[in-house]
Amino acid sequence: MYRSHYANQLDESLVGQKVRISGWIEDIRDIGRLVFLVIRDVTGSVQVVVTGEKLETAKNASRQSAIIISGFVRRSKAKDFSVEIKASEVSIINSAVQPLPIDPTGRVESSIDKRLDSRALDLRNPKVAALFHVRSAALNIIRDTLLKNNYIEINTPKIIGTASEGGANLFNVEYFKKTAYLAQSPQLYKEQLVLALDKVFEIGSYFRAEKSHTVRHLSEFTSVDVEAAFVDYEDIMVLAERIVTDVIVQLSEKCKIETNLLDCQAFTPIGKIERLTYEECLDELRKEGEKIEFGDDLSDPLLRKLGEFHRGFYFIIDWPVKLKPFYLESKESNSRLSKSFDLQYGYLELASGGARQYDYGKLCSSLTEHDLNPTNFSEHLKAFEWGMPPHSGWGLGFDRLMMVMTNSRNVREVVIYPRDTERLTP
Ligand code: AMO
Repeated sequence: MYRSHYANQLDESLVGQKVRISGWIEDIRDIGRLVFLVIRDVTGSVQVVVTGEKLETAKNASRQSAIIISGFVRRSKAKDFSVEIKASEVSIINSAVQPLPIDPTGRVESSIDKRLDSRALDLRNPKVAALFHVRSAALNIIRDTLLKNNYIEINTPKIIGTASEGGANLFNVEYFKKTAYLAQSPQLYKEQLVLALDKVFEIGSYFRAEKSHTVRHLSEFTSVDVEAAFVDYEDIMVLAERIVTDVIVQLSEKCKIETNLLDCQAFTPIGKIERLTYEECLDELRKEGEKIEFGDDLSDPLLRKLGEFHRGFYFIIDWPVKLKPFYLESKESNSRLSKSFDLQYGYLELASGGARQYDYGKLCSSLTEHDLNPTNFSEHLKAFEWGMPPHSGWGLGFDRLMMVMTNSRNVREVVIYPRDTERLTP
């Protein structure tokens, strides 16, 4: 038996009882005839007092080695622990090399790059581990909300034959003497699947060969994608509000310890999120002296300026057709505008989506207008001849949402093994 208890299960009710714990040595304090060890496991830490014949083993142990301790629980005089273990057995299972590449207690700070090079060790830092507990909980909350709203979870191919979004941000893969691509998004599949399944969602990894060196772009990122039949873009925005609200409310309940440790800002449940049209954004920016015309994209500096006035969540809706992908529907009231939206948090784009063009002929025209060849999309287009319903959806950059939820400045903090233009290992 490796353990009878985790560190966080040890309390005064166990005084006098024999327990066995396993974990890693965080600290060794040698005061001659006594050694204090602090042992950390995934739940927390416990102080162990070693004397007698086990003393030499404890004195010679190296920090971060894997260890199993048996002993009796007693009250402690230490200010950080109410109880401690008086060791009767000390077994070093695997010694950690010295010096270690980083200090996983976080007392000696290392750059994000050094930490990522030793990520598995970095995760022994409780603050780093907390990020991934929060991430796991958030994924479950989102999945739960979507399932409760009758969405079916799907898994679409990541090795594909044609670009799903158009554009040039594709990674090529040699595929049995043909060229295949890594999926940029499940866009075309999720649209096809509403034909029969009505409401679908996918949580998966997507790949973009963008040469962006920013704190918010990765070459491989996790997205939550939804698509629903007979749903307009206002309704699908409401679903995004529901998801964000559920994540905020439930994380503060389910991850109290982690969110305190991470010093997450207290989010108040948001309910309805402000909607700003693209043209309203232009007006705001012009008031700030920006020379910007209808049809210009909202570049990073412009979004940063907007983000100064809109610090929390907000939607930018009704973008010009030409700034959005071919599959978006244009507005009946103004054909230059699309039924589209981006969900922002300050300057940061978290999600984008809208109502889709579901008419076969109009979709072909839209492909041509976006300089794409409909022939290359024949596999996709055929589904539009099988009774395609009106439909809407969005894709949410889950890693970016986690940046917001955990107050992280760099998306690499919230992805265990990030991939970017420079990083392909570990
Ligand atoms: P879009 O390309 O805007 O939309 O992507 C959706 C969301 O994914 C996140 N994202 C990224 N996150 C990290 N690194 C990247 N390189 C990166 N690129 C995008 C962003 C973004 O808002 N098919 C549409 C969605 C839809 O209409 O349903 C799409 O892919 O948070």
